[in-house]
Amino acid sequence: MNHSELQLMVYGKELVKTKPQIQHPGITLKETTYSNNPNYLFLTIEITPETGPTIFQIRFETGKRKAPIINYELKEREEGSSQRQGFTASDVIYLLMPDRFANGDPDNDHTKGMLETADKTKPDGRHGGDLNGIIDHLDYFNELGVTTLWINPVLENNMPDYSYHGYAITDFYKVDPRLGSNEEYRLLIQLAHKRGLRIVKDMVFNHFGTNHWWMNDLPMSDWIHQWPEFTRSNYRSGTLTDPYASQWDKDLMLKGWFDHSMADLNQDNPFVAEYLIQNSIWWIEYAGLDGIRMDTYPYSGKRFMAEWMQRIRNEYPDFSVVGEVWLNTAPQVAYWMNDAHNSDSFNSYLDYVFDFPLKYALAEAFNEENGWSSGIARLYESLSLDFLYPYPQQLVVFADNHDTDRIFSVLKHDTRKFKMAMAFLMTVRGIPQIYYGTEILMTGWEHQGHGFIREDFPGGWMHDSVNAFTQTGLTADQYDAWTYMRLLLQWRKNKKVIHEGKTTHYIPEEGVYVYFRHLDGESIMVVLNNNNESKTFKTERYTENLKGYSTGTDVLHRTYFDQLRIISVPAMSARIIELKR
Ligand SMILES: [Ca+2]
Ligand SMILES: [Ca+2]
Repeated sequence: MNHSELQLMVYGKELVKTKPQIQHPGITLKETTYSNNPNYLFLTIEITPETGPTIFQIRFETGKRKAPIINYELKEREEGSSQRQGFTASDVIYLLMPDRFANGDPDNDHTKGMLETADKTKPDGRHGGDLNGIIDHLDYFNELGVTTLWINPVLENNMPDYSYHGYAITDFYKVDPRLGSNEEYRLLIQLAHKRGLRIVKDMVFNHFGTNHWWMNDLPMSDWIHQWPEFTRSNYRSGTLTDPYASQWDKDLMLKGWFDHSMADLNQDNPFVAEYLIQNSIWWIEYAGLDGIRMDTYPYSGKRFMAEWMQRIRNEYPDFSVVGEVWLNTAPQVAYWMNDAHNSDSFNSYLDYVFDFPLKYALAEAFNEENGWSSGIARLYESLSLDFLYPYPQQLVVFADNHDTDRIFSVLKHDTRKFKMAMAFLMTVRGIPQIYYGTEILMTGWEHQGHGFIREDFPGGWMHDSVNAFTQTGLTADQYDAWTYMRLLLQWRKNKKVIHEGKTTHYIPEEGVYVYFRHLDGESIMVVLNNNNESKTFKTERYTENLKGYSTGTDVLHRTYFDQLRIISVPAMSARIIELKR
């Protein structure tokens, strides 16, 4: 690795009474740190660049004749791993929750030593989905046309209940046995790569499950943020950019616990920081990851997260990280993007952020009356704030995720609105992310409980009466939505003009929003008609984008336009017109 140091956390009774020694060519024990807990030592080891794969010994001298010994293996770095290519705007991300997607191995539903077993009747229980279920259906993603999978956390969550979501990690180095094993996770990624799919790992650094063995014997007293009694975060990540925020509010935001079952890590402790940094690098290298989605990004603190990003870049310059910076306004989100023009000169080095403001605009745009800044104008206004982002094409755009209302519910079960929303997502700048089940119009409101927005994907379980993987038993609307999504996704795959093109948009008029994506003499005209009646309009005002083009084809309706002077668009629908000279 480019970073030549390695931190080892060593745990054992009364280790404080030992003196660790390493005698091995190329490997030096640079520093031994004694914790305020006598059972832990932290060793900082320096490895020279010439050192190849090897096993070295750490002797824990006690003054007695027989010292305990640990053999530690340094493995070979995988060839070319530093050139690992992350996702880009040419990708579409498909988010899935492994417990809820497909049960490929019913035998692991009940695993010895794990506190919670599967019970499909409980909305907040485990349902038995696993990594094998994903492996079994890799073809499905190719067929649908998505290119990248963001898989919700897969690490061990050995909690008594409500553990299926994966955000209460109890072992940072081990895949939950109810989902599979480390080896299966690695295999999943290898098989995905063979099909041209990238894998994004969902990581959580802010907190971990209180059943982690650390909690019985904390490595250091300040390993986590401790409070006299349970203290919840105020969840106001906006305090970190607020020039007037009180220290009280900022402290509560950063140091308060996310929930009773989730202890808050203290990343200001350099040993915690190093533990987390090494853990990510280990997973990237071991599993062959293409990207990371980092949960609750701001909650771990600006300084640490920026350091983490730099360390990842140092080993994997083209790797992708998208941060969950869940804030409602563009200025707040933009602050966290790499190279942002921040008045405090802070640089996050974070390449990708989720476009939460656009998600909120999408939820309103098709449900409201069209006005100066309401209805379809919300999309226009949201995009007009892109001057705040150094790299707007690096925003991950989405309509819903595992924490939000499902988009089809938000759009009041109106397939016309749904199609407009998806046409917009697939043609706007950025990297689209869709949530599993969106393609078959799955519904659910967050206020019903998280279990209702994370229902089982039909066909993933034996005896399911509907199988969405083969489109068997879908309703007519679901099948229509599925074929529509496939059309859009397959079309987008090779459209460089969408991946890299510039955007020009026009102020919406009478509820019709028109924008162009254009690149090197190629141009796509997108028309969204957010009215309950069809619209026919003259195209004079779009001349600067239409100049040189005389005909076009609507890829959604396979409609040919033999002229571009007057265009009509049906009620509540989108046109994606490829312009021809
Ligand atoms: Ca299973
Ligand atoms: Ca925190």
